[in-house]
Amino acid sequence: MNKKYADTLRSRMDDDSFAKLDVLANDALFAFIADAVRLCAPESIKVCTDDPADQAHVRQLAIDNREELPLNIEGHTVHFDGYFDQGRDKQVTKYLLGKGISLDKNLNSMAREEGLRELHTLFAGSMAGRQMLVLFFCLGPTNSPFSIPCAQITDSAYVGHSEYMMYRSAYEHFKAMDPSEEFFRFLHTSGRLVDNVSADAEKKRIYIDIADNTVYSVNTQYAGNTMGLKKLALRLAIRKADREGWLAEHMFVMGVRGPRGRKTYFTGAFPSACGKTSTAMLPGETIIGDDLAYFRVIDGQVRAVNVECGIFGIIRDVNPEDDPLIHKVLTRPGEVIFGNVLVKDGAPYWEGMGRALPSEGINYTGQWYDGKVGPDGKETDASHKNARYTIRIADLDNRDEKLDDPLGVPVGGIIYGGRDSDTSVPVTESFDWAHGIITMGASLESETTAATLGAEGVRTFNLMSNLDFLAIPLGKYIRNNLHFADDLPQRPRIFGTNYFLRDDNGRYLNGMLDKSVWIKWMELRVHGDVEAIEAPTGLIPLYDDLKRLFAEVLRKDYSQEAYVKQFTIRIPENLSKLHRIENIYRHDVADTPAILFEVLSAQRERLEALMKTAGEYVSPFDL
Ligand code: SPV
Ligand code: MN
Repeated sequence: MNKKYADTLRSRMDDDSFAKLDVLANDALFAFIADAVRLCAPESIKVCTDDPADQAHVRQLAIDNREELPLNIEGHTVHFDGYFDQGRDKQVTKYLLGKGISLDKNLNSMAREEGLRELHTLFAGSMAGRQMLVLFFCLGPTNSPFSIPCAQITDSAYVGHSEYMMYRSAYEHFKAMDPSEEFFRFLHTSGRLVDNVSADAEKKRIYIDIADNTVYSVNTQYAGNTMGLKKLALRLAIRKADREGWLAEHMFVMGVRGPRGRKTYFTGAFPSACGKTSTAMLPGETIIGDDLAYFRVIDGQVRAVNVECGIFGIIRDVNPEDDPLIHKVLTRPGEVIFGNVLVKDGAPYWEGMGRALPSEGINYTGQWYDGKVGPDGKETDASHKNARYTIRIADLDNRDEKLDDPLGVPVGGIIYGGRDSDTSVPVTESFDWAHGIITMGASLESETTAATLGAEGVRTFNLMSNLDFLAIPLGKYIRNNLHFADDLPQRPRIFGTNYFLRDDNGRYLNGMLDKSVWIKWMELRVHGDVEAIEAPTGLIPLYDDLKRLFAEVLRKDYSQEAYVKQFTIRIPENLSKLHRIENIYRHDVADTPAILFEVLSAQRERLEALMKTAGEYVSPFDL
């Protein structure tokens, strides 16, 4: 190791850690670590490899420093984030832009120099008295065309422990790779702690330095803000994908069983807390991933991998009836981290678990009791709405056998879905690729949820459910999607779903499990096994096919009345949506591709033509 790094690093590391680092012979990595050490001034540094002993060290450290508390069941721990640190914080998540570089105004950004200066102050001496962990992980499977190696530095053993569960460990990958290969860097500190939680919420910052493939995160612990490989890496990956001609998406990947032993892989984009994990976990199907997917064309096929190998999932409403497989992992011995649930006598409790909750215990507010008012004057919940669990997908009975396949899986269909109470029917297939990308992906809206800080229930534009993470201009991102796999004879089919449609009285028109039927219908459509009805907004199912599928899949009768209510084309609402979306692309996006307006106009013309002959609300039987 070059002396200028060695002098900084050797004094704070034992010989073992130093040797582990030294063999990597990677100056870019050494520079990243040495700079972080000079800035953060940790008491010691531990270099962590793929060795189970290092994983055990990190896990034990999280317990010793009380970032995680052991629960009754062996292997289970709970972690709490601060009161003002219960979700991704979009306000303080910004791209740092060097001189002459600009991004879309939809993307939160600031001048790079100013941001780096601010970070310098916030990170200075932040790890005094603590151990700095240096960890190596991979986005996607290791040794795969999809792999992106990552170095994570953190003073939070909880973050390190979570990442060991969520990502493939990649020290050996670093050892084998060419040191000139690009890798992503993440520097995190929890900052000043009071009762083991980040105390300076007003100084929380998550800054993405796109010039340097580096993300800085400070004064926060919530995993969506701190685990570098999750949403922070997604931003860097979207830029890398743009440079290299592939796609980085906020999507699940799952296998869906068809007739005669057939399996078809689907990916799906849903904004946070809109049914993404529950779709990926549908009974009888298989899961590859629930949150992040990379797509590449390999040997003439669109293929996808799960970027992760764990789930950081919303725990609310996980119960033995609705999520039996997750519930099983959460209630038997094995490695599980609970986040921001209620704990009483060493047992975790959460809303919708299928049992009454105690009226007091320990939660994200500290000692909690029913009716407790938080520091912002609001009444607090026993378990936070965005409370989470962290598990390994390998521990789930429905894991797909191709979970770690370096070549991923072939994609048969892509689904876009949002939380929409009044506009779209439950399932629609697009007329073609461009129609799907534009009217389903690029037009995705969703009513906001507790997964991000801020008001809930507000209809917001969220193209491909990826808006929070876009790091390139929106128009460019849409073009990349439109042209992805352009030259292939066959591309995946594209579908739109809506699980949240309501009637005039505000009642949901579908049960939680109806999505099992929609997915079977989509599977059949991918193979041309069922016909569809042409609506102005796309292709929708025939009643007879759904009736048969409801009986086969859910053992339920499906009435014509239910079908008509759910699949009535709501023309005024669809026209309003087109108007909202066009407005955004006309006024707020600088480089919208012309084809987007053409496809939306054609959709408007179809809707208006139908309205003239059939009225504002048109039954699927009248199409
Ligand atoms: C989401 O909110 O989309 C999540 C959880 O998947 S987070 O890690 O917060 O991004
Ligand atoms: Mn997500």
